[in-house]
This record gives sequence, C-alpha cells and structure tokens, in this order.
Amino acid sequence: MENYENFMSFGYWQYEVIRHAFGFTVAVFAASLVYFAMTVGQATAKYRMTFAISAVVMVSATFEIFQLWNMWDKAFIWDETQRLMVRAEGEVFSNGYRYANWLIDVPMLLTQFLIVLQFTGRDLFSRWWKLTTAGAVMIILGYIGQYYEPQVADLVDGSAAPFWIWGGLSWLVFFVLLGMANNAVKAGLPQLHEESRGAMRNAWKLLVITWFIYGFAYMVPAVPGAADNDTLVVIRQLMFTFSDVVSKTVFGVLLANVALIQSRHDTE
Ligand code: RET
Repeated sequence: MENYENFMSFGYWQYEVIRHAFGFTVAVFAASLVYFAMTVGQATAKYRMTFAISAVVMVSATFEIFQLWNMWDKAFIWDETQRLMVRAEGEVFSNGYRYANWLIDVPMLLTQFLIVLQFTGRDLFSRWWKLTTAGAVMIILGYIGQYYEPQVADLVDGSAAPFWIWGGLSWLVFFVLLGMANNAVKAGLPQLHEESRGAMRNAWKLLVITWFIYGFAYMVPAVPGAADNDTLVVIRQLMFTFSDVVSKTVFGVLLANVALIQSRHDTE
C-alpha cells in the first residue's frame, strides 16, 4: 500500500514547507560533500576512511532525497476550487526511498563510528559485522512494515497487525543495536585522546536522539486521528529532515573533528 501522505490534501503552506525541507536537505548534503572533500587532507592516513564514508553518505542521501523531492513535486497539484494541493491522478509519493537510503547509510555510519573509536583488526571486524547486520535488518523490517500505514491509520480496510509486527521487530533490533553500540563507546572512549572524547560523546548522544526520532516518525500514522490530520504529515517529514541532517552531517562533522584532533596528536 502507498504511504499515508498520498491520502491527504494539503494547504499551500503545508505542501511548500515539505517541498522546502527536501530542497534544504539536498543542499545541506551537497554542501557537506564539499566540506568533507576539502578537509580530508588535514587528517592522517589512518583517519581518511571516515571522510570517505561521509562522502558516500552524502552522495547517496543527496540522490535519495532529490528523488523524494521530485516525487513530492509531481504527486500533488493545485486545485483552484478547493484552494488545496490535491493528489495528481496517477502519481504516488513514496517514503520507501528513505529506507533505501538508510540501508546504505546506517551500515556506513556505524562503520565510521567504530573506526573513529579506534577499533582495528579482529575486534573491529567482530563488532562491525554484528552492528551493520543489526542495522540492515532493522531497516528492512521497518521497510516491510511501512507498507501497512494506510491500514494502521484506518484509511483502508485490512489488518494493521503487520505494521505492528514488522515495526515491533524493527524496534527490538534497534534496542539490541543500541546496546552493542553503547558497549563499543565504553570500550572505545579510553582509547581516544582526552581532547577528542567530548566530541565523541556528543556524537554518540546525537546518534541516540536522532535514531529514536526515525523510529517515532514510523509510528506517526498510528497516532489517533492521523487519517485526517494533514499537519501530522508535515511534522513527520520535518522529523525525518531534522534527523537526516543531524545524523548524517552534524554526526559526520563531529567524527571528522575527532579524527582531526587524533591526527594532530598522532603526529606530535
Ligand atoms: C524504523 C522502523 C521502526 C522502528 C525503528 C526504525 C529505525 C530507523 C532508524 C533509521 C536510521 C537512519 C539513519 C539514516 C542516516 O543517514 C526502521 C523506522 C527503530 C534508526 C541513521
């Protein structure tokens, strides 16, 4: 089933705020790509990987959000009699591209996290495969569940159980993932120079907060009254936008700072 956004008509401001949020996100990621490309030269060889990963995250996210922007543009048209943006015949908007993007970015961000925490060799590999597998499984489970949004919002007939089951399993894997990441932070922080620990701790806090917001955004169609609350659509897309910018760019910049501080100390 199509995402629940497709069942609504939007006031002009609602439609525009979402469109501008897409434009903003694409611009932030394209600009961030330039930042990571230009600062990589200041890091020592050991830390260059984190900049390369940020670049991968930026390129994939720029493409995926650009795709969302295009779909949003096409899926709704202005209706002069109602003075609303209504669904364009034959067009659909799909959040599925977000999940496609996360499937790349979640494993990438977790890899970056472990590398900057200084894990190497066997220890890195054993943490890496568990974390990235959990990340990918979490996204795939959520991807399946989001097809049942119209059922949970009561917009169509049919059981909402799959939304809760796939989503619930995804939440479960998310908590396992957080536990493993928390262990990695505990084991990794003492390996870092004192000066870079603050940025690393902040990166971890941002990760937890923003990743939770993705989970909450999944639940929005289940909010009572969601079926005829178009403002909730705006709120949900802004939740995604905020989390995207913070979990990719701000997180990447914090890790880049850790990498630059570590590089400086390694060469002293
Ligand atoms: C889903 C389904 C419902 C339960 C949970 C989810 C978590 C999603 C997360 C996404 C993170 C994405 C990131 C992208 C960055 O580039 C799949 C929505 C918990 C944590 C970090």
